[in-house]
Amino acid sequence: MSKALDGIQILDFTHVQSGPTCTQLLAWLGADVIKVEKAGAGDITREQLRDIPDVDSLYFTMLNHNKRSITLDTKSASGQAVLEKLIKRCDVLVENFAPGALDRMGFTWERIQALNPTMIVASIKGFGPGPYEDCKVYENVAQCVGGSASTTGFEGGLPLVTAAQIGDSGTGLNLALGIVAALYQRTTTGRGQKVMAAMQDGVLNLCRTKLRDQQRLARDGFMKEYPQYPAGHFGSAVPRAGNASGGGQPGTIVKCKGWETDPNAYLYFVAQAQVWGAICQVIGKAEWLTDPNFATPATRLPRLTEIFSAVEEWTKRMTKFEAMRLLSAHDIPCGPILSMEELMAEPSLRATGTVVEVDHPTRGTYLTVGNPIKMSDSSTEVTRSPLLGEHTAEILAELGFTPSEVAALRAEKAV
Ligand code: CAO
Repeated sequence: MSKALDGIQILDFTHVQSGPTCTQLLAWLGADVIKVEKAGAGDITREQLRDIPDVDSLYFTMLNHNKRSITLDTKSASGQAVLEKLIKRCDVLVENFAPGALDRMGFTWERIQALNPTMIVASIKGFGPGPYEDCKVYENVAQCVGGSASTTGFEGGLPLVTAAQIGDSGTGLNLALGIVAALYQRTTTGRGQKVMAAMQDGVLNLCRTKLRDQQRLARDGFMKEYPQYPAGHFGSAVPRAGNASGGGQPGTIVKCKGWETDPNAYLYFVAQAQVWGAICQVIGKAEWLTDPNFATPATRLPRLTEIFSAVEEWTKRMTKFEAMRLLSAHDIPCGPILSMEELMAEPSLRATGTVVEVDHPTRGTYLTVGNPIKMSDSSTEVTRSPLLGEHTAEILAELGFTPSEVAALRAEKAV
């Protein structure tokens, strides 16, 4: 089977998480991704959070599948000569260096354009143009400056960062989409272009419902689906809403059997208006069906605490899976809190390639998350991440370097 991005070559200057997420996705879609790493050092994540001495960490392997690795000192003259050849040959350069690093390396947009006018140069930075554009940014910083931390957590508690890597992996996804769109536009313009995804923008985009709420709050002074309503206090900024649903259907997390000892014996329950009758029947509150206080979504909003307490009294009698089965039978939306341990063991995720077992020459087998995008005409086979510089000789040969030229580059530590 062919792949969607067959024939596309990516010059991958990414490191850590945000950029590698993007290029891994492009590799899964069929692009030939050439990861350029500092000679002798490599992507810093190779050695971060190692669980086996001297073996590439899971942090690295799980973000760099299906890529090739070349080592290159891009600050030496001969390394730059190799880089020039790579720029002339590749379709896309992707980077997430600190602001200005590519320019300091000598590879400005103008120089890259002169070398290859069709090249797409795609970058992730912490911030877009503005007061913070020169700042370095990591995941949790992005969550804090993008509105996520301020709106996550419980009233009276600290702002919270989320486990989902919305700043890094989220921005990587945005960049991948921008690259694919630029490749498509190039088919008509024949030109490359710059593609930029800022982590602050990416997080704010994912927090769009909170900007919605900020404007509702400014107009009304309160929001009825928030736990602060009706008795609590609303300030001038959107408060932290705990586990309240961010959408038009109220929801929360309720306890299930075993919650006293199992930190994941919980279920997310949505009191969807369309199935309100079924909810009342299932949880044994048939009297609410005729009670005007519970008749409409609007009359229920001030009574959400009472409603969710009744739901919890019912869910506490069964496991989260039993509750899910019984509620789903009535089309009541809900979801058990699944731990990583449970997700690792879930057969359906293995069957779809969402969780994949990979073999690695120095690590042995490990699990990873495969391509979350499934296409009927471009399948994904997840292959292991490259060892540092594993493909240096192969790529240099493709660029036309003779074995003796390669030996000379190695001798002067340019590769
Ligand atoms: N050969 C020679 N030098 C190389 C090289 C190579 N193959 N690859 C990189 N370098 C150099 C760079 O040119 C840069 O040199 P200068 O500082 O002299 O210009 C240097 O290595 C370090 O690059 P960096 O500043 O990007 O790395 P850092 O570890 O200091 O910062 C990070 C890391 C992530 C904070 C920063 O890259 C950043 O802010 N990136 C943008 C935002 C982003 O993607 N953040 C998410 C990271 S994942 O949480």
